[in-house]
Amino acid sequence: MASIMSTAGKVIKCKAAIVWEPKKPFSIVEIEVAPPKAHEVRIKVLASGVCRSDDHVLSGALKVNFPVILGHEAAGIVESVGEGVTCVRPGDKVIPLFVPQCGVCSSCKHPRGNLCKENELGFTGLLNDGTTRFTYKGNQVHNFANTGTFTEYTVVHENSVVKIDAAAPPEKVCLIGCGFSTGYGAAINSAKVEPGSTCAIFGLGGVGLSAVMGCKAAGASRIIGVDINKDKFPKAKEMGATECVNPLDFKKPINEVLFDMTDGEGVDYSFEVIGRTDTMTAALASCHNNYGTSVIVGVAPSASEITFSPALIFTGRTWKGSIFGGWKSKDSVPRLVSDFMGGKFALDPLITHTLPFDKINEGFELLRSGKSIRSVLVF
Ligand code: PAD
Ligand code: ZN
Ligand code: ZN
Repeated sequence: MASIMSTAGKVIKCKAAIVWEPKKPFSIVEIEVAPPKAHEVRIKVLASGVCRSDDHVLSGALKVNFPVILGHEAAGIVESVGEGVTCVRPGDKVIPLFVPQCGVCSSCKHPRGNLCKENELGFTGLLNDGTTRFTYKGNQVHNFANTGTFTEYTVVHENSVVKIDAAAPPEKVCLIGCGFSTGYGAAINSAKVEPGSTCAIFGLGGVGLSAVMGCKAAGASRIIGVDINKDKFPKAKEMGATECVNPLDFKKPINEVLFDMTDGEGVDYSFEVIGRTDTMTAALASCHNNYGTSVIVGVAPSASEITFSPALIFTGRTWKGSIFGGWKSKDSVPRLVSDFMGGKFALDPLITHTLPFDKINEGFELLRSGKSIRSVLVF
């Protein structure tokens, strides 16, 4: 507690992983983190997962402002709070929310909405006042996705953080900050998978496997995993996939393969959890032409477009997408943490590697090589 008291109101010097431009590795440097302004919260990050969305920035597919501190799937402890913050206190265990919940915008107020208007700030890399609390040698560094958690300390807006169970293990529940909730919610909230249905999940990474878990929890009787990396199949089956197929094993398009596997009907629900436009269309074409629903979860490259035959949806298919699994973040994250603590779902099978923060570049290498599901960086 003494150290918490002693840093409040002061600039903190700490280690952070900065990305200067696309296609360059992270450099771990000492940055300065200013105290939180009014309605902001400074967090000591304890654990942060490696998600493909961060890698989309590194590869240049997802355009953001540089230099930037990435990371958006974390858990930590509140170090200090700015004026007017009442939702959390120093010492609280928290999860930063890359989709904020302001509570007053139209999406926050709508029962079906979850994409708070403040979410747009995440792409600018700035906090609500148009600046960040991160500086390196006097120059401002951007804060990715309202969170920026690849740093020992970060500052977020109070709408982008929520208190969780103090007993929750940070190196596990950090996944509730993105990957788990996104995939699981895509099945439960966005598709509303029904008992007895047939589902196909394209992409069996951390988010796709969480969609598999969601389909299973919803009572799907067939869950077909689709991936070009067959090494992902054993884990997918362990987590609920009833079959797995590799599109590279077939001459015909994967949507035709899925029709063959379902007596020419197509699946009830399909999920694209890769981030490619060709697989988005293939996933749509894989579901039943009348009552099938396809959910886009993968983040496609900025400015990419899809051309498709209107006949694909004219017959009745539903094509939709969801960010953060459709969950209203502040309302849902503490409940998901409680559900995890109560044994309602497991996170351990998703975590293949736990690495010290210094090994962040190794964590991303493991993702790119297809060897990891989730790597969690611990501080
Ligand atoms: P990941 O890289 O761990 O998993 C992607 C999987 O797709 C891997 O297993 C690949 O082998 C597989 N794959 C790649 N190409 C193909 C292909 N052509 N056909 C079949 N399979 C293929 O990523 P992840 O699970 O961390 O994230 C998946 C996507 O979801 C990614 O685009 C990420 O940016 C996005 C995402 N969206 C949200 C959201 O809120 N919508 C949140 C988090 C992540
Ligand atoms: Zn993510
Ligand atoms: Zn809002």
